[in-house]
Amino acid sequence: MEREWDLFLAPYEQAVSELKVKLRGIRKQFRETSQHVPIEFVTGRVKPVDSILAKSTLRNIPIERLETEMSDIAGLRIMCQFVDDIYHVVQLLRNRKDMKIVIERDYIENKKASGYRSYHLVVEYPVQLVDGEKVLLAEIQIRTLAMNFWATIEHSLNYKYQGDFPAEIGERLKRAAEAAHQLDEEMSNIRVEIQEAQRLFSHGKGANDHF
Ligand code: 0O2
Repeated sequence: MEREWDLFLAPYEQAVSELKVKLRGIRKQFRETSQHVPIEFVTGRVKPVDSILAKSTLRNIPIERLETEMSDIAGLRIMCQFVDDIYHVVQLLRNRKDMKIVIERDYIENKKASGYRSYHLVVEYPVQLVDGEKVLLAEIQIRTLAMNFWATIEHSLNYKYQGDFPAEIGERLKRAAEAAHQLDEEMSNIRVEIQEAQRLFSHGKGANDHF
Protein backbone atom coordinates (compact mmCIF):
# COMPACT_ATOMS: atom_id res chain seq x y z
CA MET A 1 0.00 0.00 0.00
CA GLU A 2 2.79 2.35 0.99
CA ARG A 3 4.50 1.65 -2.34
CA GLU A 4 1.27 2.43 -4.21
CA TRP A 5 1.05 5.80 -2.44
CA ASP A 6 4.71 6.49 -3.24
CA LEU A 7 4.05 5.77 -6.92
CA PHE A 8 0.90 7.89 -6.93
CA LEU A 9 2.58 10.81 -5.20
CA ALA A 10 5.89 10.76 -7.15
CA PRO A 11 4.62 12.98 -10.03
CA TYR A 12 3.22 15.41 -7.42
CA GLU A 13 6.65 15.55 -5.74
CA GLN A 14 8.12 16.37 -9.13
CA ALA A 15 5.50 19.05 -9.81
CA VAL A 16 6.10 20.72 -6.42
CA SER A 17 9.89 20.68 -6.89
CA GLU A 18 9.65 22.14 -10.39
CA LEU A 19 7.12 24.80 -9.40
CA LYS A 20 9.20 25.88 -6.41
CA VAL A 21 12.20 26.42 -8.69
CA LYS A 22 10.09 28.29 -11.26
CA LEU A 23 8.32 30.53 -8.74
CA ARG A 24 11.58 31.31 -6.94
CA GLY A 25 12.97 32.08 -10.39
CA ILE A 26 10.45 34.91 -10.74
CA ARG A 27 11.83 36.43 -7.55
CA LYS A 28 15.39 36.11 -8.84
CA GLN A 29 14.54 37.75 -12.17
CA PHE A 30 13.01 40.77 -10.46
CA ARG A 31 16.01 41.13 -8.17
CA GLU A 32 18.43 40.95 -11.06
CA THR A 33 16.65 43.77 -12.84
CA SER A 34 16.51 45.85 -9.63
CA GLN A 35 12.73 46.11 -9.75
CA HIS A 36 10.48 45.83 -6.71
CA VAL A 37 10.36 42.09 -5.98
CA PRO A 38 6.68 41.05 -5.66
CA ILE A 39 7.57 37.68 -4.08
CA GLU A 40 9.05 37.47 -0.60
CA PHE A 41 9.36 33.67 -0.39
CA VAL A 42 7.88 30.46 -1.75
CA THR A 43 7.09 27.18 -0.02
CA GLY A 44 5.65 23.95 -1.29
CA ARG A 45 4.54 20.57 -0.07
CA VAL A 46 2.87 17.38 -1.18
CA LYS A 47 -0.18 16.69 0.97
CA PRO A 48 0.58 13.89 3.45
CA VAL A 49 -1.32 10.62 2.88
CA ASP A 50 -3.24 10.89 6.17
CA SER A 51 -4.48 14.39 5.18
CA ILE A 52 -5.46 13.12 1.71
CA LEU A 53 -7.45 10.30 3.28
CA ALA A 54 -9.10 12.59 5.86
CA LYS A 55 -10.11 15.10 3.17
CA SER A 56 -11.36 12.39 0.81
CA THR A 57 -13.65 11.11 3.58
CA LEU A 58 -14.79 14.62 4.54
CA ARG A 59 -15.49 15.66 0.93
CA ASN A 60 -16.73 12.26 -0.24
CA ILE A 61 -14.03 11.95 -2.89
CA PRO A 62 -13.41 8.33 -3.95
CA ILE A 63 -9.71 7.39 -4.00
CA GLU A 64 -9.87 6.64 -7.74
CA ARG A 65 -11.01 10.22 -8.40
CA LEU A 66 -8.33 11.99 -6.31
CA GLU A 67 -6.40 13.06 -9.40
CA THR A 68 -9.28 15.07 -10.82
CA GLU A 69 -11.14 16.07 -7.67
CA MET A 70 -8.52 16.88 -5.06
CA SER A 71 -6.78 19.96 -6.33
CA ASP A 72 -4.31 20.54 -3.51
CA ILE A 73 -2.28 17.34 -3.40
CA ALA A 74 0.47 19.51 -4.85
CA GLY A 75 0.44 22.80 -2.92
CA LEU A 76 2.54 25.92 -3.36
CA ARG A 77 2.48 29.11 -1.31
CA ILE A 78 3.78 32.45 -2.45
CA MET A 79 4.28 35.08 0.23
CA CYS A 80 4.28 38.77 -0.74
CA GLN A 81 4.96 42.00 1.13
CA PHE A 82 1.96 43.93 -0.17
CA VAL A 83 -1.59 43.13 -1.28
CA ASP A 84 -0.88 44.73 -4.68
CA ASP A 85 1.99 42.28 -5.14
CA ILE A 86 -0.49 39.41 -4.90
CA TYR A 87 -2.46 40.68 -7.91
CA HIS A 88 0.79 41.34 -9.76
CA VAL A 89 1.88 37.72 -9.18
CA VAL A 90 -1.54 36.44 -10.30
CA GLN A 91 -1.14 38.41 -13.53
CA LEU A 92 2.35 36.97 -14.05
CA LEU A 93 0.98 33.46 -13.61
CA ARG A 94 -1.93 34.12 -15.98
CA ASN A 95 0.62 34.96 -18.69
CA ARG A 96 2.69 31.80 -18.31
CA LYS A 97 2.72 29.08 -20.93
CA ASP A 98 3.85 26.26 -18.61
CA MET A 99 0.68 26.13 -16.51
CA LYS A 100 -3.00 26.76 -17.09
CA ILE A 101 -5.17 28.39 -14.46
CA VAL A 102 -8.45 26.50 -14.15
CA ILE A 103 -9.86 28.00 -10.93
CA GLU A 104 -9.32 31.39 -9.26
CA ARG A 105 -10.66 32.19 -5.81
CA ASP A 106 -10.15 35.63 -4.36
CA TYR A 107 -10.48 35.23 -0.62
CA ILE A 108 -9.04 38.72 -0.16
CA GLU A 109 -12.00 40.53 -1.70
CA ASN A 110 -14.25 37.79 -0.31
CA LYS A 111 -12.75 36.74 2.99
CA LYS A 112 -13.89 33.47 4.53
CA ALA A 113 -16.16 33.42 7.58
CA SER A 114 -13.16 32.40 9.70
CA GLY A 115 -11.40 35.64 8.73
CA TYR A 116 -9.09 33.81 6.28
CA ARG A 117 -7.67 35.85 3.41
CA SER A 118 -5.54 34.62 0.49
CA TYR A 119 -5.74 34.35 -3.29
CA HIS A 120 -6.05 30.78 -4.55
CA LEU A 121 -5.28 29.45 -7.99
CA VAL A 122 -5.76 25.90 -9.17
CA VAL A 123 -3.53 25.20 -12.14
CA GLU A 124 -3.07 22.34 -14.55
CA TYR A 125 0.63 21.62 -14.68
CA PRO A 126 2.26 19.06 -17.00
CA VAL A 127 5.12 16.93 -15.66
CA GLN A 128 7.33 14.94 -17.98
CA LEU A 129 7.67 11.32 -16.86
CA VAL A 130 9.60 8.46 -18.42
CA ASP A 131 6.34 7.08 -19.81
CA GLY A 132 5.09 10.40 -21.13
CA GLU A 133 3.45 13.60 -20.01
CA LYS A 134 1.05 13.74 -17.07
CA VAL A 135 -1.07 16.81 -16.40
CA LEU A 136 -1.66 17.33 -12.68
CA LEU A 137 -3.64 19.81 -10.63
CA ALA A 138 -1.73 22.03 -8.22
CA GLU A 139 -3.01 24.69 -5.84
CA ILE A 140 -1.11 27.95 -5.51
CA GLN A 141 -2.00 30.11 -2.51
CA ILE A 142 -0.78 33.69 -2.70
CA ARG A 143 -0.81 35.81 0.46
CA THR A 144 0.85 38.63 2.29
CA LEU A 145 3.16 37.94 5.21
CA ALA A 146 0.43 39.15 7.57
CA MET A 147 -2.17 36.83 6.00
CA ASN A 148 0.31 33.98 6.28
CA PHE A 149 1.03 34.72 9.93
CA TRP A 150 -2.68 34.63 10.73
CA ALA A 151 -3.39 31.50 8.65
CA THR A 152 -0.46 29.62 10.17
CA ILE A 153 -1.58 30.33 13.73
CA GLU A 154 -5.23 29.64 12.92
CA HIS A 155 -4.29 26.39 11.19
CA SER A 156 -2.41 25.10 14.23
CA LEU A 157 -5.24 26.10 16.58
CA ASN A 158 -7.65 24.42 14.19
CA TYR A 159 -5.57 21.28 14.48
CA LYS A 160 -5.63 21.51 18.26
CA TYR A 161 -9.39 22.10 18.51
CA GLN A 162 -10.32 20.12 15.36
CA GLY A 163 -12.09 23.21 13.99
CA ASP A 164 -14.34 23.38 17.04
CA PHE A 165 -12.94 26.52 18.66
CA PRO A 166 -14.23 27.79 21.97
CA ALA A 167 -16.39 30.82 21.01
CA GLU A 168 -13.96 33.25 22.60
CA ILE A 169 -11.01 31.97 20.59
CA GLY A 170 -13.06 32.10 17.37
CA GLU A 171 -13.88 35.76 18.08
CA ARG A 172 -10.29 36.59 18.96
CA LEU A 173 -9.11 34.99 15.73
CA LYS A 174 -11.60 37.07 13.75
CA ARG A 175 -10.34 40.22 15.47
CA ALA A 176 -6.75 39.15 14.80
CA ALA A 177 -7.64 38.64 11.10
CA GLU A 178 -8.97 42.21 10.94
CA ALA A 179 -5.83 43.48 12.68
CA ALA A 180 -3.70 41.66 10.08
CA HIS A 181 -5.83 43.20 7.33
CA GLN A 182 -5.37 46.67 8.81
CA LEU A 183 -1.63 46.08 8.96
CA ASP A 184 -1.66 45.20 5.24
CA GLU A 185 -3.66 48.33 4.45
CA GLU A 186 -1.35 50.52 6.52
CA MET A 187 1.73 48.99 4.88
CA SER A 188 0.23 49.61 1.44
CA ASN A 189 -0.34 53.23 2.39
CA ILE A 190 3.28 53.75 3.36
CA ARG A 191 4.57 51.48 0.60
CA VAL A 192 6.29 54.22 -1.33
CA GLU A 193 8.35 55.18 1.70
CA ILE A 194 9.14 51.54 2.50
CA GLN A 195 10.32 50.87 -1.04
CA GLU A 196 12.56 53.89 -1.05
CA ALA A 197 14.13 52.68 2.22
CA GLN A 198 14.55 49.15 0.83
CA ARG A 199 16.18 50.48 -2.33
CA LEU A 200 18.71 52.41 -0.26
CA PHE A 201 19.23 49.41 2.03
CA SER A 202 19.80 46.96 -0.85
CA HIS A 203 22.53 49.23 -2.16
CA GLY A 204 24.18 49.20 1.26
CA LYS A 205 26.13 46.26 2.67
CA GLY A 206 23.45 45.15 5.13
CA ALA A 207 21.15 43.70 2.46
CA ASN A 208 19.93 40.27 3.56
CA ASP A 209 19.31 37.33 1.30
CA HIS A 210 16.54 34.77 1.80
CA PHE A 211 17.69 32.36 -0.91
P1 0O2 B 1 -3.98 22.11 4.37
O1 0O2 B 1 -3.05 21.49 3.44
O2 0O2 B 1 -3.96 21.49 5.72
O3 0O2 B 1 -3.85 23.59 4.40
P2 0O2 B 1 -10.70 22.32 -1.57
O4 0O2 B 1 -9.57 22.25 -0.58
O5 0O2 B 1 -10.28 23.06 -2.83
O6 0O2 B 1 -11.36 21.05 -1.85
P3 0O2 B 1 -12.25 24.53 -0.91
O7 0O2 B 1 -12.95 24.98 0.35
O8 0O2 B 1 -13.00 24.67 -2.16
O9 0O2 B 1 -11.80 23.06 -0.79
O10 0O2 B 1 -10.84 25.15 -1.05
P4 0O2 B 1 -10.27 26.46 -0.53
O11 0O2 B 1 -11.00 26.93 0.65
O12 0O2 B 1 -10.13 27.33 -1.72
O13 0O2 B 1 -8.83 25.99 -0.08
C1 0O2 B 1 -8.61 25.12 0.98
C2 0O2 B 1 -7.24 25.47 1.56
O14 0O2 B 1 -7.18 26.87 1.81
C3 0O2 B 1 -7.03 24.81 2.90
O15 0O2 B 1 -6.41 23.60 2.70
C4 0O2 B 1 -6.12 25.79 3.63
O16 0O2 B 1 -4.78 25.64 3.21
C5 0O2 B 1 -6.63 27.11 3.11
N1 0O2 B 1 -7.73 27.61 3.93
C6 0O2 B 1 -9.00 27.79 3.55
N2 0O2 B 1 -9.74 28.29 4.55
C7 0O2 B 1 -8.91 28.47 5.59
C8 0O2 B 1 -9.09 28.98 6.94
O17 0O2 B 1 -10.17 29.38 7.36
N3 0O2 B 1 -7.98 28.97 7.73
C9 0O2 B 1 -6.76 28.54 7.30
N4 0O2 B 1 -5.74 28.59 8.16
N5 0O2 B 1 -6.57 28.04 6.05
C10 0O2 B 1 -7.63 28.01 5.22
P5 0O2 B 1 -6.72 22.33 3.62
O18 0O2 B 1 -7.49 21.35 2.85
O19 0O2 B 1 -7.29 22.78 4.91
O20 0O2 B 1 -5.35 21.67 3.77
